[in-house]
Amino acid sequence: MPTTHTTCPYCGVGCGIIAQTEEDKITITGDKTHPANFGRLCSKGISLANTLSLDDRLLYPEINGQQSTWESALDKVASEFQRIIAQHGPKAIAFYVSGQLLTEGYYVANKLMKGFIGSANIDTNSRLCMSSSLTGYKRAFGSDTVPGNYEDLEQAELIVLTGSNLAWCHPILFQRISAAKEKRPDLKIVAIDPRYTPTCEIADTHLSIKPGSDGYLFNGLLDFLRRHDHLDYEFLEETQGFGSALEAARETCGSITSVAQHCGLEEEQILNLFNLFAATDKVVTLYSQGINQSTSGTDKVNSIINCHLATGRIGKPGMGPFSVTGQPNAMGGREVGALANQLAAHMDFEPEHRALVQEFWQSPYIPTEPGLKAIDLFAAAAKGEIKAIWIMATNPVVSLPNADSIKQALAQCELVVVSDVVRQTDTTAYAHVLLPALAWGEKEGTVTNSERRISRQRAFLYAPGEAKPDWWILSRVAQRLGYKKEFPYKSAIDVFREHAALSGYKNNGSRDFDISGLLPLTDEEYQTLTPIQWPICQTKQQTTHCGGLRGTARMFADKHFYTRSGKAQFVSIIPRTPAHLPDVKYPLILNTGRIRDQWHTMTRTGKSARLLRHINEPFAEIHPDDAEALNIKDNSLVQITSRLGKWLGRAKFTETQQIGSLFVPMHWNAQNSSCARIAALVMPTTDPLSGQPEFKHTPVRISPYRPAWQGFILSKQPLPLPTEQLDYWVKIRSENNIWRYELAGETKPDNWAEWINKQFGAELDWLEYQDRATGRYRCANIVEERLNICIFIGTDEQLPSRNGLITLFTREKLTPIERLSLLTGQAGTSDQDNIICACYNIGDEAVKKAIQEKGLKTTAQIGEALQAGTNCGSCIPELKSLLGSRK
Ligand SMILES: Nc1nc2c(c(=O)[nH]1)N[C@H]1C(S)=C(S)[C@@H](COP(=O)(O)OP(=O)(O)OC[C@H]3O[C@@H](n4cnc5c(=O)[nH]c(N)nc54)[C@H](O)[C@@H]3O)O[C@H]1N2
Ligand SMILES: Nc1nc2c(c(=O)[nH]1)N[C@H]1C(S)=C(S)[C@@H](COP(=O)(O)OP(=O)(O)OC[C@H]3O[C@@H](n4cnc5c(=O)[nH]c(N)nc54)[C@H](O)[C@@H]3O)O[C@H]1N2
Ligand code: SF4
Ligand SMILES: [Mo]
Repeated sequence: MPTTHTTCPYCGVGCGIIAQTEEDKITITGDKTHPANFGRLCSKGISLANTLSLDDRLLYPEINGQQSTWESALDKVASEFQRIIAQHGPKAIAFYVSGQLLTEGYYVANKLMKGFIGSANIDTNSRLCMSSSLTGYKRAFGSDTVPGNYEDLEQAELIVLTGSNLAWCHPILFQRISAAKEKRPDLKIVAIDPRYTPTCEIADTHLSIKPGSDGYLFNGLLDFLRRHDHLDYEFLEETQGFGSALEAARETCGSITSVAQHCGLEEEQILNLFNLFAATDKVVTLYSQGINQSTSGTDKVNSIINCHLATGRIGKPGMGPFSVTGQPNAMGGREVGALANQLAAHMDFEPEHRALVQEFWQSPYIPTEPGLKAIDLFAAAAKGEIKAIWIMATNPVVSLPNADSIKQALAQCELVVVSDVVRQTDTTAYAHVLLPALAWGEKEGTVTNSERRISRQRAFLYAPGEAKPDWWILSRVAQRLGYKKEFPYKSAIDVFREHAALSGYKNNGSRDFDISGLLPLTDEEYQTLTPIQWPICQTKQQTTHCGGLRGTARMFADKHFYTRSGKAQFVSIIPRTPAHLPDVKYPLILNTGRIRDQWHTMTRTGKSARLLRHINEPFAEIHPDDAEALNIKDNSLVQITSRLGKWLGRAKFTETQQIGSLFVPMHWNAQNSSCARIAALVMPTTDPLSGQPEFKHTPVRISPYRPAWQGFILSKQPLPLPTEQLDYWVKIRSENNIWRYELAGETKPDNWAEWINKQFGAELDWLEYQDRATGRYRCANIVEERLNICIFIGTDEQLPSRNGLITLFTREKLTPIERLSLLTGQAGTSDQDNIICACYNIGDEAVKKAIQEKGLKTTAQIGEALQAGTNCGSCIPELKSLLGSRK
């Protein structure tokens, strides 16, 4: 069977994958030789084969909705760019790119914009994701360098997880930590998150911190370390700014009482954490969006780094500050410099760097100053200052804050070009020119994971339709703009070699990012490149900052930093509260983020019925006390309103949510739901240094939503939904190729049978059941004795179990009893309503029953009894929670 080693296209863990293809069958397994995952894969990685169908793909270029040739589409983009540059200058053109491009595409995009269009108006969705971490690293180390690696997590004695739901967002790292803790139970784990998440299942302690207050906590820790004499004086010699950072910490958080007040925690909880941190040498502080996505994200990052610098806990095994990256190639984007405030190859806009890059590129232009960061870039488009925008591998109409304003900004542009793999997204709807990109499994190139490890993505599928690699599309536009010689690439490796060459150009150890050791790679060697961590210098021997050709596991072991003085910098932090605080009108705090089995705007994971088993409708987590005060019932429809917009979905009661806060996932979009793009509610307020928006803290209010009717449809075929007559709808791909639609409306049709005939065709025969007294209407269409469509309408959310009914669709022939039970609603009882283990389709009721009846005590025993948790292991934290092991 043809076998290809490649890398997962989802999160920044960067797991190695083996894809085997045999005729139409694709088998995905974990690559045991890959140092990120050693063979393991999470639920998303394992389900990749389910997402590769071509039914929704963008396969041909389009101009104004009409299929076109590549020639015309590229000509159109190039000639419009030329016209706009001539009329308005290069700053009227912008690129908005993504951490899901491969490094090669990313490199070409940045080179084209900065060196040849001559503007720095290229920014990436990493602005929403990693920019506070990046800015924090640069302030402390003078470079955007992740000091440590994944092994540090296994070697640590204490791991502080803050603002990270690792169990769901970096599941394989979570599994590595869990395995380490099982081997070595004295490995201590502290999870800091306003919510109790599945990640907290492995934590010894969970600190339910007040949203937005981490800066106070780490400032308090810095002061505590000094007061209790835990400083590393020898290491402090290699740093600058300690005195003033300490003073700021002391002034703002000089007592445990004040830290406790700011963070909404008990003094004892804080003392325990501080004592543990102080007493443990090998500490990793791992953080993600709960830290970054904040108007003081950069300061929070530095407040964490300050504590590691003060104790010299950096650059050595088992310790360090560790920002885990979100996207598969967030790091690659930083390496090529595709953020508006970077130039290229970890260089900035200072004169020497500009001269160096211009010389290397032989480019006519090089911008003298940074371009517009994502939020400002779209604001400039809305004002008409940006006339043309090219969006690649990101879906900003769903993922940018104040998302409705992005629609207006795009509608305002003279030219919107979108390169994507999917035909219909909320963003492609605004494109004048659509360019079909090759998807995962079809494209070739490299990505860099959270620990600086470069891995290959390799193709194992034919290029479908006329889709092309992103680097190719960009180079062809560049050539049409007159830069044939400068963009001559014939394959991904040509681009990679140039990128490697630039990283080493006049570097001599002055810049952290150096992969010039990979420059001599032959085509064959690039093809077989095994995962390797940068820097990778040309010198064979190890130098003080680089492990030579073998790559570099850990940085800063030599205590040399990339600041002018060579010393690490403390930053004085005055912690700030979030920009918008709750008030009488918007009394609750909206926190947004991710769920286990969906990826971002669902263009890929939304295709997998398996991944929709776990959670399939937009929901808002709410504490039952808040819900009770507002008259909200569990699982009922609710409306959330902010200053900017409204959202509709289901209330999900959970005591793991803080009182006063709501949590809503970021994933749903206008293709699969009526009103669940949560980013439309988020204020576009950003960190002044990094430009990263505050996705975790928007004041909102929530209220019951009581439509006149609610219902659902299950159908073998996708149905044309009369969306304009529905006030709430969600479209869900379900098991057995069934399409499920959840519906609600504010006005009830006079006659359901008529309404249904009108919407779905009068030619269908329906079995009907109606109970006017209760407002129930049910009907089923049976074709050749098999269930084809069923529709259930009621007055509230009390409707039969969908999963129970879905199994009826598999019957060759419905028995008379089944027909009857179908319409009486009895077929819809199932213990499979809340699927926990998506791999084996096992629901929470089944697990609870087995725990009770068989007296199961461990997740391993649940695995033996039910198989749950024995495949990808992504559900183990939830199984633990059902076992009642919550601390
Ligand atoms: N399943 C899945 N995995 C993913 C992704 C996905 O879409 N789906 N996306 C990937 C990407 S691009 C990214 S960036 C990462 C994100 O990975 P994470 O950052 O782990 O995920 P989030 O859910 O955004 O937020 C993490 C946690 O921060 C908490 N939080 C909110 N406010 C605060 C606060 O003030 N302080 C603290 N300490 N915590 C707070 C939230 O409650 C949440 O549990 O995930 C990556 N992995
Ligand atoms: N409310 C809220 N919003 C958030 C966040 C949050 O926590 N809360 N988190 C933010 C973060 S951290 C992130 S990273 C963003 C992510 O948000 P987005 O980047 O907008 O999300 P994706 O769905 O990953 O979009 C990727 C797009 O690229 C397409 N694509 C996939 N592969 C390729 C390819 O090879 N080439 C091309 N050209 N296209 C491809 C996909 O079909 C999809 O349309 O969301 C941000 N938005
Ligand atoms: S943890 Fe899961 S999503 Fe992340 S890279 Fe590994 S398999 Fe892919
Ligand atoms: Mo992200």
